[in-house]
Amino acid sequence: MHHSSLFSSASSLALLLSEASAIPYAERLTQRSCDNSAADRSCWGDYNWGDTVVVHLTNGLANNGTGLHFHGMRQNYTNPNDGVPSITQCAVAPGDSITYTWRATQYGSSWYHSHFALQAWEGVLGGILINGPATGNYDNDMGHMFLNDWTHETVDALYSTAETSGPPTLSNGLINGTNTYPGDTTQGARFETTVTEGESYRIRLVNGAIDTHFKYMIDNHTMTVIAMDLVPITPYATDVLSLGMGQRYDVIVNMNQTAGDYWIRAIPQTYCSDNDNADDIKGILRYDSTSASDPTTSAYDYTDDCDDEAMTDLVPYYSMDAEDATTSDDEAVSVGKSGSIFKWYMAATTFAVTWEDPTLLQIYEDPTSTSWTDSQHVVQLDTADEWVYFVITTTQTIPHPIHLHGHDFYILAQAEGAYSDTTTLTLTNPPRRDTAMLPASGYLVIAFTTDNPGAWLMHCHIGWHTSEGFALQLVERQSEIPDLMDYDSFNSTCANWNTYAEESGVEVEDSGV
Ligand SMILES: *[C@@H]1O[C@H](CO)[C@@H](O)[C@H](O)[C@H]1NC(C)=O
Ligand SMILES: *[C@@H]1O[C@H](CO)[C@@H](O)[C@H](O)[C@H]1NC(C)=O
Ligand SMILES: *[C@@H]1O[C@H](CO)[C@@H](O)[C@H](O)[C@H]1NC(C)=O
Ligand SMILES: *[C@@H]1O[C@H](CO)[C@@H](O)[C@H](O)[C@H]1NC(C)=O
Ligand SMILES: *[C@@H]1O[C@H](CO)[C@@H](O)[C@H](O)[C@H]1NC(C)=O
Ligand SMILES: *[C@@H]1O[C@H](CO)[C@@H](O)[C@H](O)[C@H]1NC(C)=O
Ligand SMILES: [Cu+2]
Repeated sequence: MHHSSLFSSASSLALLLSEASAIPYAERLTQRSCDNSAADRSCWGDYNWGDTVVVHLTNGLANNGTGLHFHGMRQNYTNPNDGVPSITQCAVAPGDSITYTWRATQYGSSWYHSHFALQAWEGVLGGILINGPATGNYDNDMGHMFLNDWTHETVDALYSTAETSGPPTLSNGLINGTNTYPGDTTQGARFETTVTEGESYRIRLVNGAIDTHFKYMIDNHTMTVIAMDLVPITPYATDVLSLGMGQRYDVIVNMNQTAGDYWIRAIPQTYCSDNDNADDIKGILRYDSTSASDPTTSAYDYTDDCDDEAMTDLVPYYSMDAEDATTSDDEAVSVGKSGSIFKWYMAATTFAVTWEDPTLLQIYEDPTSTSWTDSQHVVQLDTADEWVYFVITTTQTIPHPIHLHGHDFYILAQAEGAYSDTTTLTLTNPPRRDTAMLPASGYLVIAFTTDNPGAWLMHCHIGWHTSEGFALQLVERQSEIPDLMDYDSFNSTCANWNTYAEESGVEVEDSGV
């Protein structure tokens, strides 16, 4: 399926979700059934820059809807393939199938995950790798290294606690799907990898956690960072790398230390992540595959916080400047209780949409409609190719990873403290990416151009917070949207969902995304 030709070849990935994929992470990677011909990356998309990617998804679950989102993929003029139930499609009913088609206009490392309820953190996630140029040379590609958190109970079982009492303390964390747990000697194993002394390795890091900000390091090894999300950067060196939920970093590691065993560490930052096993989310890097010893190395010093890497280090290799805004929108984020349940608010409204009446269907039925309900939280961007600024502020002492679909945004400002009209904005080649931290009691100012028609979600990537309504949607160039839709297949997904929903009595219990 891959490497057929550099441009415009068709790649396809077929996924069949089965009941097993409702089991959390460790088991999921082996139990998902794929009919990919490529044995080396079964279930993990491996494509080339310029490929047209076709993904066939079949929902084999007995009692959950589904939908797959290709995180960070531009979906340039292919918004109906963004995979967000309630926004770009109806939820896919049990037994039904859907096909997503999009072009890989970016390259680097990303991931896909379900955007249906909390299903991503029940295990419906995996890596996407798009081959293309890199800003550093390396001898070997290790592929993805996922950093996840883990709970002994499923996230669905924990949701009502999260809603009423706030985010629960999580049990553990995993490095690429695996780890040990204190007192449990029969199950679980550490992630281990063996390297050749003197060679360099590219590692594609993804923070796929539901509610954990990680700092990542390999003891005694300095990393060279070459990409943030799907944007190559001018390489910089660091010993410790900070990853918010939904973010990716590509690093190159030179295996130039004394041959031996070294800890790989993913350390939950207690500033914003509670974890019972925070000191022991570790894997092992070995120079000698016959070694079975635990490393005795020590962690680098780090500051416990949930901040992004410094903006001054994140310099896009391909330089692009932002321009003054034609339109801007201020979003003040807050949280409150509605009855006994936590709800997140952006600009004083909590988000609520429905699986059976997605935004695109509403637009198809009335392309000029502006009768959005408050809870749909639509920001309408009708003018093509104009610069839009979003000023997102919070007085809460919790940081949030803000993710935008359909665009890379420019980060113009990001800091703790109050935003004001005199805050300095960086317009000259600022960091560009799809996920960035809104600092606690601070502000995040992002900008992009309206060059991609569609209904795009902007949301906090903390799983609990998305479900509690910390989201809004941008309806960009609405009049052009109906032409992008394949109405027959859209309608068929909705018809099957409606039949299932009526028969099973399933109802949206959360924000709908
Ligand atoms: C999805 O399935 C899980 C596990 O059976 C269940 O706890 C959850 O309520 C289901 N969610 C929806 C929205 O159907
Ligand atoms: C996105 O698609 C439009 C319309 O086909 C095209 O003009 C534009 O160049 C594309 N942009 C990218 C980044 O591929
Ligand atoms: C992580 O797991 C995936 C899927 O099994 C594999 O392709 C990848 O190489 C693993 N990463 C590392 C660093 O071993
Ligand atoms: C790792 O670095 C520390 C601090 O520089 C040093 O003391 C230690 O000997 C190094 N360990 C190995 C195995 O090279
Ligand atoms: C090992 O490689 C790193 C990153 O390229 C470099 O900064 C460091 O100086 C090298 N160390 C040694 C001992 O050669
Ligand atoms: C869409 O599906 C419904 C069934 O839910 C059907 O009644 C309707 O005719 C379909 N519309 C079109 C235009 O195909
Ligand atoms: Cu997302």
